[in-house]
Amino acid sequence: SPLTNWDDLLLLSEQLSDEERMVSESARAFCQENLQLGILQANRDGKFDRNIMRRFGEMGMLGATIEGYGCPGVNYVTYGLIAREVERVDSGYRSAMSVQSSLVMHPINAFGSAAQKEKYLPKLASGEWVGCFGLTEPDAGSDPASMKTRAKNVDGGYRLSGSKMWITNSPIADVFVVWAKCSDENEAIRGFILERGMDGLSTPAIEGKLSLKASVTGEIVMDDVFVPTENRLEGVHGLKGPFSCLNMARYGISWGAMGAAEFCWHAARQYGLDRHQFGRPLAQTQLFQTKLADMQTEITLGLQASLRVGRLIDNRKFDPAMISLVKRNNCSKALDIARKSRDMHGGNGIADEYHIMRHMVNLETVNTYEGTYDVHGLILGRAQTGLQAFF
Ligand code: TGC
Ligand code: FAD
Repeated sequence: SPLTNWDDLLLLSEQLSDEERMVSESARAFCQENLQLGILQANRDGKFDRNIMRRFGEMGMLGATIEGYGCPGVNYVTYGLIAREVERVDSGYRSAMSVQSSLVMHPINAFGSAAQKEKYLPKLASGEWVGCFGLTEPDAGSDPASMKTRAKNVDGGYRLSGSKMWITNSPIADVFVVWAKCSDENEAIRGFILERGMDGLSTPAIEGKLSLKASVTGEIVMDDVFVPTENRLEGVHGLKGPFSCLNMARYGISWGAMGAAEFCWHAARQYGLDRHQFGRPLAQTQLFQTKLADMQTEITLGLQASLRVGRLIDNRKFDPAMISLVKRNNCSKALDIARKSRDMHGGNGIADEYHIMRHMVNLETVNTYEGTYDVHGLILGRAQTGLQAFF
């Protein structure tokens, strides 16, 4: 009979505190009981049910690391464990959770004024408001420093013009954290909080995605949108503003991708035990077993690495290069595992009822957004040589 801890060979769960384990277990139960059942249809229809944000809010899963404003103030290890459980169901749902938490609530909490925190954080924490993060543009993806969006200083505030592309949740968002170059500050990049209903702001949806279908993605088009000075994020200047949000989101993704990979691994193992060919279970063949061993190895090591980075973040001893290492490696390994699992399911592997191919195509996006595999390779290359190879 199999080891009882075949799915946790290095005893990760023993390295967690009681509270971390408890939150992880309740997040798993919540996701399996509430999200897993509906994901098949949501993905077929290409629909994101906004009520999911309220459910996340009720569970304390939005802005979970923030103290106060209705947020539970858990540590970054716990945040990672939550991301793992949400992405075990679907990368799109983890996207919704991590954009709201790390890319919208985190900058408001870290760089916003007291009034901004009071106004936005409680409603974002409850899921009553949905937020989105606008950095990428049609001509500025891996190289956000080349953004064209401008904030022109006018009486009482700014006028923003430009367009953001590939923005998770923009078509349903109430609150927009947008990054723009300021005309009055030597083109320094600053963050602004925009709200639905501002004149000149529109958010067309992007149609035809074959990945992350249960997440809504769109543009943010700004045609001379007036934004009062009080909606500017005061606490940060330059690209380190958006990048410090990305650090936290990328770290969460490193856990999330492993959650999706675990789903694909467990499903392949079970499929191999249940299905017989040539008079024996598929799982009793050497090729099948070494594939399972590869999955077990990469997932076990990947989770340990994310746990280590989480502890370093919690002890304020992290460097962004550590996050590039786990984001890059875990996403690419997860994609590889999903592709292998798809193959091991044979023809059934292409049917959405088995969930593997959905994870597989989702992970194509996860490997690309928040810094592509190669861009994180260049960040790691620069960090070890001191030489910039982006251009
Ligand atoms: P570079 O010269 O490296 O840095 C400019 C300034 O930023 C600071 N900095 C950081 N600060 C904090 N954390 C980090 N990770 C930082 N990285 C850089 C840096 O110290 C410097 O500060 P200062 O004060 O000296 O000015 O800038 P670069 O233009 O050479 O950057 C190159 C590169 C490739 C590293 C960077 O542009 C990059 O990471 N590109 C990838 C873009 C990306 O990740 N976009 C993500 C968009 S959001 C998204 O995808 C959301 S998906 C969400 C979901 O649905 O889950
Ligand atoms: P490009 O930068 O054009 O890259 C294309 C290819 O070139 C990649 O393989 C890349 O690795 C490679 N490349 C780029 N530069 C170099 C180089 N110097 N050397 C070698 N190779 C290089 N953005 C947001 O701001 N907010 C969001 O909420 C958001 N959500 C997203 C949701 C989805 C579903 C998707 C698909 C994207 C989302 N993004 C979001 C955008 C995402 O961050 C970008 O797609 C990503 O950063 C890559 O940029 P790009 O698509 O312009 O590709």
